[in-house]
Amino acid sequence: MSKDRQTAPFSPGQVADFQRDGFLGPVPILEVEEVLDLRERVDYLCQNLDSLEPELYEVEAAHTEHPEDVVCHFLGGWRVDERLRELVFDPRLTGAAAQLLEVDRLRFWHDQVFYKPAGHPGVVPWHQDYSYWTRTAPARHVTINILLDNAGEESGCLQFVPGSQEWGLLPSVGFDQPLEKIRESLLAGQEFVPRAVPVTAGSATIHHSHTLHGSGPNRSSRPRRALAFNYMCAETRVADDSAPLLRGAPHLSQGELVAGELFPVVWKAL
Ligand SMILES: O=C(O)CCC(=O)C(=O)O
Repeated sequence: MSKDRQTAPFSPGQVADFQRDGFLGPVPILEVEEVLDLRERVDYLCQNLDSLEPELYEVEAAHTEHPEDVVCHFLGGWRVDERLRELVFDPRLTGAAAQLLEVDRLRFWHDQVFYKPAGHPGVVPWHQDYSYWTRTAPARHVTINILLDNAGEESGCLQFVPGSQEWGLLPSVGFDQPLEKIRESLLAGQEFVPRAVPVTAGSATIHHSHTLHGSGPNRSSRPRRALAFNYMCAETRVADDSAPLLRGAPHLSQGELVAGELFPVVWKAL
């Protein structure tokens, strides 16, 4: 991949698709060897969540309480795994995020792992990412979700509602809620017409912080593992300082730049 392609990988048509729909994909990102290595790493993390938990930002409480029913989901894997840490700074990710966010400087917010074992009933209820992130402003964030396994509708690939990034902010939904919970909050004219995006291992979908998305159960006989990398514009500030933004992160004051070693600038325009 040339340097230009790393820093601005998408064609004007792809950027227009992202702007219209609020998501883009599938986008090839990782090589096969990287996928195989990351699968082992993610398996290790998921199998050792109890001991690693103090070093992570958050392990989904509903999963800890009901692992048979709720998807394994945690934040902060980059703090314990060096390869996840490298990926945070990888130009294949940062260039893509910066181009779609249209920023000169891009900052890392946090990472997430979503693991649905084979035959697991857990879903990720329809949600907008920013509904969990209102303590950081302005809302100028983007998510890159990389699949480590082939994922189609049977294994619970991501689904998006095209255009929903224009709907304003909907209530946040707990991950132990039913898949369709958010539909109770939709207004007349907010047409809920989801589009599933099947993705092969190593490819990603990229979505706007307000795009409604979710995923169904994994009915297949294979695991369905995904890594999400969340980025934001480098000028993002604290909009609510009632607690640290993430567990273990230094307390930042109201209006302060979300900066420091946990929130590095990962991309700058040449
Ligand atoms: O992988 C999933 O099913 C959910 C991912 C998600 O919500 C995200 O990447 O923002």
